[in-house]
Amino acid sequence: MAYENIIAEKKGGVGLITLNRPQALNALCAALIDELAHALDDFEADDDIGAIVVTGSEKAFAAGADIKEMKDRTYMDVYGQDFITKGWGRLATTRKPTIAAVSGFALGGGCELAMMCDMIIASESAKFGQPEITIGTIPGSGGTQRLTRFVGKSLSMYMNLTGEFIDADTALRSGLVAKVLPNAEMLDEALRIGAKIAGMSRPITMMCKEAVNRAYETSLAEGVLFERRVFHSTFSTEDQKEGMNAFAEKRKPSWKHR
Ligand code: CO8
Repeated sequence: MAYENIIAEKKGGVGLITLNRPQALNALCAALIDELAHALDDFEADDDIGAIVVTGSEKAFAAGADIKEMKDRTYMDVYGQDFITKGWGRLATTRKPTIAAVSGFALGGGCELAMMCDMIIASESAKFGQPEITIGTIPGSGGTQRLTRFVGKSLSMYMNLTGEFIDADTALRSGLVAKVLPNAEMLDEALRIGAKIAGMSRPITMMCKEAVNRAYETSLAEGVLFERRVFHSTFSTEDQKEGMNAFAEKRKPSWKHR
C-alpha cells in the first residue's frame, strides 16, 4: 500500500512509522489513521520486526484529531460509524512493543496516540496536552482514562479541564514519559531502545508486555497471579532455556524466538 500521510520503513529489527502531514502539524485525519493501522498490521506480521517506533516531526508528533474533518459531523455520524474506535485503537492492541518518539506538540488525539504506545521517549521541545475542552468537546481515545492512570488525578484534571499543555520536564516528573533527550538525539535513542527490545526473544517480550499491561486492567493480587502464571509459562519456551544456559556459560544468547 502506498502511503500519503505516513512513512513506514524498516530500521533493522525496528519498524519506524513517521506521521507525515506537515501542512497540518500531523493532524490525525481518517486517511492517516487507516494508513497507520495498515502499517501496524504489516509490522506485526513481519517476523523481522521486533519493536515499533512511532514518531512525527520536530514541530509536532500530532496536533490532535483533524478538527476541520470532524467539525460538521453529527451525533449519528460519529455514533453510527463508531468514529474513534475504528482504526484509532490499533496502536493499543499491538502485541509487539511500541515506542512513541515525541517532539513538539502531542495534543488531543496526538497525546492519546502517544499514550497507546508502551513507552514515550520525548525531546526537550515536547508539549503534551488534552485541549479538547477548548473546542467544545472532550478526549475520545483515552485522554481522560490513560492520562489519569499515568499521571494521577490532579495533573490529569488540570490538563483536561484547562487544556493547558505540560512541557517535557513535567511529563518526565509525572511519569508520562520514560526519558527526555535533546531534540537532535531523541529519535536515535528511541530507535536504540527499539533495537535493544528487538534483540530480545520475541515471545518473551510479548509476554512481558502483556504482563505489564495487565497492571492497568486488574487488581494487584490478580495481576501478580497473572504475572506468575506467565513467568511459569516462559519455562515452556526454548528461549528461556537458551537465555539461562547462555548466562551460565558466559556467552550471549542466540534466541530461537520460540
Ligand atoms: N486539526 C486540523 N488542522 C490542524 C490541527 C488539528 N488538530 N492542528 C493544527 N492544524 C493546522 C492549522 O489549522 C494550520 O493549518 P493552515 O495553515 O491551513 O491554517 C496548520 O495546522 C498549522 O497550525 P497553526 O497555524 O495553528 O500553528 P501554530 O504553531 O500557530 O499553533 C497549535 C500550533 C497550538 C498546535 C495549534 O495548531 C492548535 O491549537 N491546534 C489544535 C490543537 C487541538 O485542539 N487538538 C485537539 C483536537 S481534538 C482531538 O484530538 C480529539 C481526539 C479524539 C480521539 C480521536 C477522534 C477521531
